This record gives sequence, structure tokens and C-alpha cells, in this order.
Amino acid sequence: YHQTKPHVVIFPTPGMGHLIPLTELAKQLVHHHNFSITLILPTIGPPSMAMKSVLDQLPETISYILLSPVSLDDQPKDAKGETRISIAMVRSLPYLSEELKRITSSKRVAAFVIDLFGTDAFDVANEFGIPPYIFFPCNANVLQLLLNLSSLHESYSGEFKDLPQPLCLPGCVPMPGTELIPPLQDKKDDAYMWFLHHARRYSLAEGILVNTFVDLESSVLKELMAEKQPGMPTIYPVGPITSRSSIDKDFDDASGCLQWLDNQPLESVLYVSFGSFGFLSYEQMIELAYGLEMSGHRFLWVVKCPAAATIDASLSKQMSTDPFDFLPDGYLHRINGLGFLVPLWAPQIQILNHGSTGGFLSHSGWNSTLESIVCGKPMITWPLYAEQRMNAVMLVEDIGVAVRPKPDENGLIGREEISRVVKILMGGGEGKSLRDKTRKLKEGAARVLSEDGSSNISFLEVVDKWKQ
Ligand code: BUP
Repeated sequence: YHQTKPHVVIFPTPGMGHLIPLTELAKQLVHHHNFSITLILPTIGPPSMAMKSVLDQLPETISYILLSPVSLDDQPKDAKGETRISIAMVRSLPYLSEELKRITSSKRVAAFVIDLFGTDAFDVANEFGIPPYIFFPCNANVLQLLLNLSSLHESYSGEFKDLPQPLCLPGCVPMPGTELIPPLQDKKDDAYMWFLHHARRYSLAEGILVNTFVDLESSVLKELMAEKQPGMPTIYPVGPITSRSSIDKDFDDASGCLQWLDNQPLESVLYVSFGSFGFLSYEQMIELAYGLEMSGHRFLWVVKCPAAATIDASLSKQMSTDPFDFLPDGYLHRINGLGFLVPLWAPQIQILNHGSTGGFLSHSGWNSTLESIVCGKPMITWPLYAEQRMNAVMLVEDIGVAVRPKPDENGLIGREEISRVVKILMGGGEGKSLRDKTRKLKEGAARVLSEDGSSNISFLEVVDKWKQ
């Protein structure tokens, strides 16, 4: 082998929430530890703009291969995201195998890294003698749940959503069954079967890198890292791994939102965004619009079109692709000065880092949550899908850096309730104590990543193993 740098192959599940932390992991390995990396990317359709811009900005030492898109046309329309993603990963394995054959003919590959839904690829990595690892882009409470899922499945025959008591796993925040990841709440759904399948295979990994840190989840990390069970992977808490700057230079402030922030008072603006997959119903979007206005606080809102199925067919703008078309009449004019709206996508890291930003109304995806904590901004949690409800419970009840609005009996969060939580977060009293706690966590995040910090030490352990 004519190589000087150790090589790692990364095989991410489709989706920005997976690609972004895995490319950050790749960058750290390349910039600080002299690795070279190949990202092998399964795809379902043509790459999105956001994905393209991440890939365009990769340094030379990170190469990427976009695999041929796999077809999911044979899947029912209502197949859950987790099912679709898992099937896409399985269907990409023959392509993966070809690429690994090519790469291993000229390089020794030190490790093969997947995230949540790529466990079927372990078999391919093993064929080539490459040790398999998981980068877990969620927190350690969620990891503990998945590591225990198989035994929970066997010991409890009912639906988890009907659990009479909150689930209390070792070291974890007590979790009501109704807050668990939605696919775990319906054992008859294929998505449940896929979760169980992957969770059972997590033990086949040599190690699991978790994007969390001790200040956030000390008790569950203690459990997971205590005496290693035979046959179980080593757990490495290496977080927070987050982007340093927003992912797309071309998008950067095309809307002028950063310039607008420059002219607002210190910590006065609430940043509002529901992530790359988060959509509100039309009715909910209207309540949010009025709620933000009613709060009287400044806000910067990344507006997306509402979920198509929820738009009243009689609405003239039903087919519009301009998200602003769905706002209440005269809204843009009324909020002028108080609110700034950005369509679709905003430079999130720069916004969260900005001194004028005082809080984040977020869907509580784990990447967005870590980014908010790293920037020291407290949150309003508005979970929508995946493990976000679990994140919300942790953030509100255990970590204490967020408030959570209460939906009415129909699941709608009304404008008064929205205005109430915005006033709490952006005001004194409870808001101040949330800000203080988040600031402490920001310091903690910097500490664990410093030279003798716990996450850095865990990271170095993995790196040393891969360099051997
Ligand atoms: Br939307 C948006 N700008 O406008 P997810 C997202 N991002 O920079 P998460 C922007 O995309 P889940 C935008 O900073 C994050 O690093 C954001 O966002 C960036 O992931 C990344 O998909 C991915 O919302 O949620 O927060 O982990 O994975 O649960 O969907």
C-alpha cells in the first residue's frame, strides 16, 4: 500500500440531518488527525441544493461518490421515512460493494462508519475486512433506548404508547410512552420492524461515537460507558460535533437577514425554524404567524410552505410554491420592523451565533439543538417528527434550557399559547434562568472539546485505534 494517511469510508443515510454531522466528523479527522476520507452517498433522487453545496465545499482530502439513485417506486405512498431510508440503504449495497472493492485495491481502510439506518452495510464492510463503526447523530438517551429495544420488545407485548408509567431506562430521563420516536409507537408498522432490525445490529459495531457530551447526559453516559458488556461496542461521546458556519456561502445573507440582525438590540430576536424536513399544517402556520406578532418580541422566521395535504382546496393560493403566499393578509406589512421573514433556508449557524439572537424556536432536531447550545441560546421546543419529542422532554425536564408550548385537544398550538412561551423565553425571570443555564452549557461544550476535555479524549481514543 502506497499511502501515508489512514483512510476512513463513511456511508451516511440520506438526509441533511445525517450528512451534515458526518461531514463535520470527516473534517475533524482530516484537519486535526491527518486522515483521508471517502463519503459514499446513497441517493433516492437528484441531490438537493443544500446537499450540493455541502459537497461543493468539501476539502480535497474528503472525496465523495454519489451512488446511482435507487428507486422506491414500489413502496406504498404512506411508507414512513425510516422505512424508505432503510430500503434505500439496502438497495445501495451492491454499489457500495463495487466502490469498496475499488478503494481497498489501493488503500487500507481503517474504519467504515455508518449512522442510524445503515447497519445492513456492516456485512459488506466485513467482507472487505473493514471494522464497522456507528456515528450516532442523536443523543445518548435515544441510544440507550435503541440498545434496549430488542429486550423491551420481548418483555412488553403491548404498544409502548400505552405504557402505564414513563419508561425508565438506566441513566435515562423518564420517558412517557407517547413521547417515544413515532415509529416505535406502532408495532404493526414496517418502520417499527426496521428500527428493531437496526437496533439489534448495533451490537455488531466495534464502537459507537455519540454526538453528545457529559454536561448534557452525565448519568446515561456513565451507564453506557461503565463496564463494557462482552460483545457490546465501546461507546465514545465525542460531541458536540456541529458546523462552524452555515453550509452555503451562496445562500449566505442573500435575504439580508444577518444585516437585519446587525441592527437589532442585544439578544432581542427569536429565531424560528423547523429544520429541513419540518412542515406545519396550514392552520398551525397561521396560528404561529399571529402568535409571534402578538408576543411583541422581534423574530426572524424561516418560512416554508405548509404541508400540502393541510391546505384548504378552496384557497386560491393552494398551488403556490411561495411560502409567503400562505401568511395572513397584510402580515408582511404589519410586522415590518418587528419580524424578518426568510423563505426556505437561512444561514442558521451565523444566526445562532449572532449577538442579537436571544432564543430559538426549534423543531428540536438534535443537530439544531446542539447548535443552539454551542451558541448559548435557550429554546422553545416544538417537536415534529423522529426523536424530537424525546429531545424536548430532556431539554425541558432534565437539562432545563427550554420551554415547551402546550397543544390544545386537537393538537393545535394556539396563538395565545405561542405568544405566552415567546414572552417567557425572551423575558426576565424564567427566561433569564434559561439563558443562564444555556450559557453554562455553552462553556461546558467548549470545555469538553478542549485539549484535555472529555469529548476530545474520547475522540483521540477512536483516532488512535484507527491509526494502528
Ligand atoms: Br432548515 C435549515 N439553515 O434554514 P435539520 C437547516 N440548516 O443552515 P436536525 C441551515 O441544516 P432532524 C436552514 O444548521 C443543521 O446543521 C442546520 O438541519 C442546517 O437537522 C442542518 O435537518 C440540518 O433540521 O433535525 O436539526 O438534526 O435531523 O431531526 O431533521
